[in-house]
Parts: sequence; structure tokens; C-alpha cells
Amino acid sequence: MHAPKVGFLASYDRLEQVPDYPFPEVAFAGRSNVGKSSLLNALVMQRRLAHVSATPGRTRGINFYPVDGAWMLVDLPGYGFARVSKQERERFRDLIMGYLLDRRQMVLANILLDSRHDPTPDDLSLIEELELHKRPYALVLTKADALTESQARQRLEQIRALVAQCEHCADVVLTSARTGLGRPQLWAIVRRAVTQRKSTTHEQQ
Ligand SMILES: Nc1nc2c(ncn2[C@@H]2O[C@H](COP(=O)(O)OP(=O)(O)OP(=O)(O)O)[C@@H](O)[C@H]2O)c(=O)[nH]1
Ligand SMILES: [Mg+2]
Repeated sequence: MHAPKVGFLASYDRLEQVPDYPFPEVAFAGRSNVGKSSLLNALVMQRRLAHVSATPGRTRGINFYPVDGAWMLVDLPGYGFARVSKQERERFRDLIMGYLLDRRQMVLANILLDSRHDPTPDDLSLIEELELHKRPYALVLTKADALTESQARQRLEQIRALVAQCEHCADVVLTSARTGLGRPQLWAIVRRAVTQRKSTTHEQQ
């Protein structure tokens, strides 16, 4: 794989502020602290692109990272973090759900699930919403370095079974931002989504 050329473009607090960029977008969403920013960095092999922190609630806006001048990675704030004000939680929810369900440019949402735990009720209701709205997503299990091989295999089977009947789940992949596990698979899933959108847009012209 070539090293992608990636930079930071902009951060927005509200969806209404986000311009109609003419590029396909691949988003990272999931509960607070699940490892979204870390995995985005690992995917493009840059250590300090998206801000990472042990304190949940680190990513507060919607952040755009252009890749090779052709498509965008989008880092979203996390959901399910109790220690922010009700007002801030509602702002996060509007931002995340508004983006994931309605953003026309979004070709894939990577929904991150912590491989060390069962999915939370918030995770499950997000997956349900994506299915209902026919939105393309992949389930990405994070922090697999903290599991034994058999625990990891069990978790992968559990999540695969969960989406066995789902129509819009592109894939389930086991990853670790720490070891790079699953990176080639995730890259392939992302590239496929971007390329598909490009070819359909081309056909329509
Ligand atoms: N063991 C392990 N820890 C990880 C991995 N990825 C991230 N972490 C840790 O998990 C914590 C949260 O990482 P972030 O990437 O900031 O998580 P986030 O989902 O972007 O968090 P918010 O922006 O706050 O929602 C940090 O302490 C990371 O070092 C991983 O693959 N393995
Ligand atoms: Mg983050």
C-alpha cells in the first residue's frame, strides 16, 4: 500500500456549518473512548493527525481530513459519555446522527465497537438506525490487542452473528491501533467504498 497523503482541513461544531464538499466521505463513529481517533491515525499511518486522549470526550466537533486530494476521512465525537452537560450531549447526538443518517457525501460509516465488551444499547440502536435508513456501514472491533486469540475470535463471531441478517453492513473487522491488526482489511473496505462511489458518480455524468 502507498502512504496516503493526508492533512487536516476543518472542524465544525454544527452540521449546518459543514460545506457541501465534492468528495466521498468515510466516517468514524462509536462510543466515547472506543478508539476512533487512534484508528483513523493508524489507518493513514500518522501518529498525531487526530487528537487522542485517555479522557473520554476528546473529539468535540466533526473533523475533516482530506486524503490524496480525492476523498475525506471524517472523525466524529463519541456518544454515551455521561460526564458532559445535557446540552453538550444533545449537540453531540444531533451532530452524529444528523451526519450518519443524512450526509449525502458519506460512502461508509465505520462503526467502532470495543472488542473487550459486549456492544452497548447505544451501539445496537445506532446499528438499527443505519439499517432503517439504508446507510452503508462496517463494524470495526477495536483494541483487539487486549484480548487473547480465542477471546478475539469469539467476539468476531458474536458480532458477525449480530449482523447476519443486516443488509447494509459491508463487513466486520477486528483491529488494533496499537499493533496495526486489521489495518489492511480496513483499508480495503474503505477504498472499495470510495471507488464504488467514484465510479457511480462518473457513470451519472
Ligand atoms: N489497548 C489499546 N488502546 C487503544 C487502542 N486505540 C486507542 N486506545 C486507547 O483508548 C483511548 C481513547 O482513544 P481515542 O482514539 O482518543 O478514542 P476516541 O474514540 O477518539 O475518543 P473520543 O474522541 O473521546 O470519543 C486512548 O487512551 C488510547 O490510547 C488500541 O488499539 N489498543
Ligand atoms: Mg476522538
